[in-house]
Amino acid sequence: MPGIVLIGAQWGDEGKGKATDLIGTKVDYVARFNGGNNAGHTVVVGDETYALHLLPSGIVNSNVTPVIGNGVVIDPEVLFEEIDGLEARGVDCSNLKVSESAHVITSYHRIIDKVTERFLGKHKIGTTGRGIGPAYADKINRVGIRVHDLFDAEHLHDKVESSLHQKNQMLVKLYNQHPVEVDETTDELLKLGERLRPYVANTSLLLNKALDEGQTVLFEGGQATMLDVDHGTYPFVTSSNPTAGGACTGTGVGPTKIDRVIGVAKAYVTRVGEGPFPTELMDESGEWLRAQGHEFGVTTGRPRRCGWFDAVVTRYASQVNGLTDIVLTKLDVLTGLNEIPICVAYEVDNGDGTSTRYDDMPIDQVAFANAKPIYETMPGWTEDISKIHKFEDLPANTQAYVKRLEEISGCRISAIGTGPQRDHIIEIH
Ligand code: 2SA
Ligand code: GDP
Ligand code: MG
Repeated sequence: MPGIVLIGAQWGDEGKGKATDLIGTKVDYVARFNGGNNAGHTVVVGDETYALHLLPSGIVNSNVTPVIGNGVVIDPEVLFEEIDGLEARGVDCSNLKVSESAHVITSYHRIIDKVTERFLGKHKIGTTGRGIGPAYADKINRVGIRVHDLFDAEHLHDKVESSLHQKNQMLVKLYNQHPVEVDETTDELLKLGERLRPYVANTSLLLNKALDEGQTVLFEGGQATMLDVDHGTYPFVTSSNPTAGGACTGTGVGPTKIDRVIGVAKAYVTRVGEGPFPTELMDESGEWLRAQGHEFGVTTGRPRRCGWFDAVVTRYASQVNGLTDIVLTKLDVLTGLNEIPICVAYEVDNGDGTSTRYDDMPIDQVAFANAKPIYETMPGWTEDISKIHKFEDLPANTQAYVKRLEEISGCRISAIGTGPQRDHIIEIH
């Protein structure tokens, strides 16, 4: 099974860190292909908890070569902080490989992210403020700085100058901010480049060679399907492609090398930031899920919005990613509920006394924003499931809930998360 893609099937924080790490023990390379330090993966190994933002989850496993692909935007300062933090805890990061064509997040991207959100006011996206959107905007505008640009002072100065020309006009005239200094920014980037140099590699070549030799590569997505700039709830999305296709463009590996696409879905749904969320619970049930599931952002600490499982979203994720299987996480969090609603379709009021039922995702964002969930209800369970290792040993109601999710999501569930620890998992064969 050489090429495995692992992505979020909802709005993020599905527990991809844990799922990646679980499969990570059987793989040779773990490659990130999108996003940057807006991601937050929690990996629990024994008594140690690691909160990773930019580094691939596989970094905590000494048998794995971690790779940051060309599709990632890299804030070098954050990368070094993360490396220093891990090395201080005894995790060796010297094996890390960073793509020479990945784009760099600079101080001006962080500034622009924050001022844009402030000026958008009630129309804000609720970004993580890490400079992600502005760095990708520069990439698409062809004025971005790539990792290999950091090694030639004159060339870098030229690139920074051309990138800042228009931005400084905007910052000063429109946003009433100080201009960003070209010389100072170039010097900062050159210093960061020097430290980055030993990690830099032709990662597309490296991964393709590994796959050709029969080694296993896990392509790890940041964020999730519904935050995809093409397939998510635009404009309330991140600026990259967290869907499975992004694994190819974001690493330089062709689709014929991908054998399996795993979607990670929570047994309920959460979302951070602004944007529509049909099953969101604004009452005490939402508060209960947040408290039981410890639903707070790993990167920003923001409380996550919580809601019931949405099968329309999972079916859509299965479609746009071509999922081969689903890892269902945080099933234990639902323990103690009398009954559990599942959203099976949406109803949208047409405003003329009629309504339309949607079994598939409405692409029209106005319809999606007005979608009311149609629920069916399953009986809950009270037994502690965290120590159970076989599907057949789960309470009958828990088994029925999982089977129903599988049926309406249109995709096989291959593993279930039953608690935060690494061994809190049931694999289903
Ligand atoms: P950005 O910063 O431009 O990517 O923000 C755009 C939208 O994407 C959402 N987004 C996320 N949603 C869930 N989890 C994310 N990572 C962190 C985590 C979040 C945190 O793992 O907990 O700590 O707050 C993530 N990253 C981006 C974001 O909320 C915007 O809606
Ligand atoms: P990611 O962004 O998808 O990697 O997910 P995060 O790490 O941001 O958030 C998932 C959180 O859920 C982390 O705190 C994990 O330790 C935790 N977690 C993962 N799987 C399970 C599970 O099956 N049960 C419980 N209770 N917690 C889990
Ligand atoms: Mg996360």
